[in-house]
Amino acid sequence: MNAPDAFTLPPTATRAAQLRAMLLSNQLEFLMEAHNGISARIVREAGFKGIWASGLTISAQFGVRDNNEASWTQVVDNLEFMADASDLPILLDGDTGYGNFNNMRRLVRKLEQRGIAGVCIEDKVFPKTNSFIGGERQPLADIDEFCGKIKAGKDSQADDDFSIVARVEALIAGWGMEEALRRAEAYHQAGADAILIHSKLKRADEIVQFAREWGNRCPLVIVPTKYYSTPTDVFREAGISLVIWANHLLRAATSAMQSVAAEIHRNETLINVEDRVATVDEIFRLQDADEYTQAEDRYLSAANAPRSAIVLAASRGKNLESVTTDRPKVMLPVAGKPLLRWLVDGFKKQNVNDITVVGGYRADAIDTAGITLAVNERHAETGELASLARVANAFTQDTVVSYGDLLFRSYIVRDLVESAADFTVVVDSTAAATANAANASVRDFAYCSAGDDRGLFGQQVLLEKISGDASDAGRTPNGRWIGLLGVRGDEGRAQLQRVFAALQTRADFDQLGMPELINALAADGAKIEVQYVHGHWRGVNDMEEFRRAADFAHGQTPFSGTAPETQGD
Ligand code: SPV
Ligand code: MG
Repeated sequence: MNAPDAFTLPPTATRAAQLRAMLLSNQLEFLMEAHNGISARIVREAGFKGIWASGLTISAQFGVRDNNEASWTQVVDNLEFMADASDLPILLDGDTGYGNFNNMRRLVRKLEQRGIAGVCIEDKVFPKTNSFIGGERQPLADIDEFCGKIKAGKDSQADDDFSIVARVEALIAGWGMEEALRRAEAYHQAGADAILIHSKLKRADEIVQFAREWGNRCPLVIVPTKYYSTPTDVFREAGISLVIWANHLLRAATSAMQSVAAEIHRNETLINVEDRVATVDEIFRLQDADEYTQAEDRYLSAANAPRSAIVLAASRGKNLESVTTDRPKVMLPVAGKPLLRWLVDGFKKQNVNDITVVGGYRADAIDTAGITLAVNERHAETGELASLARVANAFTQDTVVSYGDLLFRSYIVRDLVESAADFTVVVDSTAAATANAANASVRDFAYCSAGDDRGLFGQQVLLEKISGDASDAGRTPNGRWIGLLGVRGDEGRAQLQRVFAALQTRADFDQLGMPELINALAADGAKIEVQYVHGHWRGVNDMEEFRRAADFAHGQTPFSGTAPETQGD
């Protein structure tokens, strides 16, 4: 017998070649049962070199009997999921071949098309019954008819390495050793690549005797479900090629499901089972969910790419103490709904769906519908960057960072997320925005490479710095940053993460705000594109702005019946 070791295979060996090498190798090899995609993956991760696609367990996971109640095409469809989920060679338990020689021919062609490495057929009569249910009463196939089926299968395979294993049921059906050997020899002569000799005894005696008398004519395969207490070395010494652990994953899953279902039903709570079952993240891992995320980055057009927003909403609102005793500023009602809801709805309208709000003061009062809440516990002593640091996955995708007290016309966020620049800031160029009001509570004056030409020259304008000083170095600001920063693309996100990490090492990090981050980016050489607007937004920084916000908000409501306040020029 030609006997290459599996490790002599080239890494590119097909699955059929891998199974063949297992059958022919000098060492004892093992197949582990799987019955669907996830179990096939688990078998691979456990370190097995091949899979037994068991008729019993595939039927069972469909909830039907091992009597060919599932059609052969349903089995083949199931195999497709298994072959997709695991790159291991799969040997199908093909029962009787699902019919006569002709059904066998078609089966082999379909299995090869789905990347299955081989099929095992048993010498019983379609529709079969599991060997452990009244095996003695089961009729065996006519030897010649079964040999014809083997030949038909071998003649149909396109790949020489595809294996056909012939399973001898003579011992199961009580026909004795002589008949078992006679049948095995006939199947071997008909072209079977290996013989599966099945036994339902508690001891391996008849298997060992068969192997001795067989004398290595072709590889032997066994299924020690009933004689499970036999030491594996006995199989080695008997010269067995391949051991099939035939049903243990389905049985393990069944015990676990029965116990968990009963526990949850009894106690009407998940508390006792959570730590005993696989995490949802583990399921995602087995499904290769990360690959999907990476593929999204590669294949989804920018317009469809997932977009996220981080809303900084930790503060109580300095000049709003009288209305924020029981809630943070972002939960103040404006024209019938909280400020935060206007903001979240505005983002969602532009497909910015992954929204993280960093709360602080009275974070417990924040409505978390449609958002993820992070909390800056030290909000009273820290600034905006300390809040930003609370967002675990900040800047892992394209993101808009926003102040929490903004109302804006929807085109502002639309244009911001559509900007192709690594960084984009929204700057209001109206005269009111740049007025040097001594009592203005927010003084994010923007100094830019050029003033707002209102689209006349289509020039690209870059931000130079944001300053609290309305005549920084004697200059007049070009506008006011409204509190929206867009970050886009791998390079932009990487630069932002780097600059942010550097700021975190500063002793005064806790006091830093968004303008310091933007200025640090500019100092790092980042090109920060300016998106000029002319009004069309509101901040809520004091009682007066709070009162006026309602008029602005009404103007965002379709057919509200209220003439919108003049919101821009
Ligand atoms: C199977 O796994 O479906 C088998 C092996 O055919 S046995 O159940 O032992 O017959
Ligand atoms: Mg079976």
